[in-house]
Amino acid sequence: MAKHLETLQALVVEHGLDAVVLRSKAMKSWAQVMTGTGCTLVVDAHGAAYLLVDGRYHAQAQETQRDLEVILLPSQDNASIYTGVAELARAKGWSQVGFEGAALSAFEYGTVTAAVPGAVLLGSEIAGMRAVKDAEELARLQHAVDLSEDAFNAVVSQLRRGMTDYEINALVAYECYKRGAERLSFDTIVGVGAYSAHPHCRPCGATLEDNSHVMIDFGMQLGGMQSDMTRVVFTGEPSSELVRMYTTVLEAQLAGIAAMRPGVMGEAVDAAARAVIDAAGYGETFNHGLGHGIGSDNETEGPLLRKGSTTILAPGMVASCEPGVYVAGVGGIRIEDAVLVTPEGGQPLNHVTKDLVVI
Ligand SMILES: [Mn+2]
Repeated sequence: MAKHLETLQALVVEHGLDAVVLRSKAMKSWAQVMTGTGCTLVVDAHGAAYLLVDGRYHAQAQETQRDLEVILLPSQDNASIYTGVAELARAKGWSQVGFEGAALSAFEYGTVTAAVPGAVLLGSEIAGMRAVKDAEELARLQHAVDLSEDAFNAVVSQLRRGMTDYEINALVAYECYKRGAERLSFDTIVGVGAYSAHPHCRPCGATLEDNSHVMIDFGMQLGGMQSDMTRVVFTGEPSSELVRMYTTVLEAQLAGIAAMRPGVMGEAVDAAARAVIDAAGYGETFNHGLGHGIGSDNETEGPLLRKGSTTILAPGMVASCEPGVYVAGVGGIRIEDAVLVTPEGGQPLNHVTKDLVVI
C-alpha cells in the first residue's frame, strides 16, 4: 500500500496546486510505490493517486499497485512522461502542477515547461516531508541497520592481512546482498592505512598490511530505507597518534549524539562534536559536516548537522553522527552511527562496538 498520500495531498493544497508529480527515487520510496526510473507518481488535491509507467513496469504495477490508478505510457523516454502528465492535467482540468525542482535536470525542465504550461517547481519542502519518521518507517530502517551490522561483523571476521581494498569492497557488497539488500546505499568507502586520510576514498588496489587499519563506510538499501555506518578496524596495535585520533573521534561522536535532542538546531549538534575535535588540536582536519538525514536517501534527506543548518531537531528524525579526523601520511578515523532524535538525546540505531578493535 502507498504511504503518505494524505501528506502529499496536503502539500498540494497548501501550495495552491492541483497536483504534484514525483519522480525521484527517494520520494517514491517514501511513498512506498514502485521506484523504477519509468515510474512517476502523481497525487492530486483530492488525494487521488496515479502511477504513470512505461511497458517495462506495467504488468508489475497492475499486480502490486492496486491502490493507485496505473496509466500506461506509450514509450519509455522522458518526454513521454511529461506528455503523459500534460494529458492527465488536461483530462482532469489541472492548471497548476508541482514538480520536484531538485530532481529535474536543466534539459528536463525545458521539456516539462513545454509540455505542462502550469508547471511549478517545488524546493526543499519536498525532502523536508521525509525528515520525521513514523514507527513503521523506524522499524524498516532499524531492520536495514541490523542487517548491515550483521554484514559488517561477517566482513570483519574475514578480514586478513594482505587483502586488497578491492577484496574488502567486494566482501562488503557480498555480505549485504546475501542478506537481502536491494542495493548498496552508495559506493562503499574503503580506506586502507594512509589512504583513509581521504574521507571519501574509494578502493584503489592498496593492501591491508600488518600494523595498519581500514575504514569502512557503507550501507544497504532495504524496503525503501538506506542504512549508513562507518567503523575502523586495526591490524595490530595502533600507534599512540592513531589511538589519540580514535579516542578523540569517539568522544566527539558521543558528544554529538548527546546533543541530538528535540529543539536543538542542526548546526549546534555539529558544534558540540566539533568542539571536542578542536580542543584536541585536530579541528582543521575535520573537513566535513557532522551528519545528514538518514531514510529513503542519504543525499537529500534532512536534517543536516553542519555549519549553517538551522533545521530544528524533532522527535523521530534520524541523522548520521559521523565526525572524523584525517592526518596526511597517517590516515583517517571516522565513526558513524544512524541516530534517532529522542527527548533524552540521540539514540543510536547501531550497536556494533565502538571500542578500538584490533584483529
Ligand atoms: Mn553518512
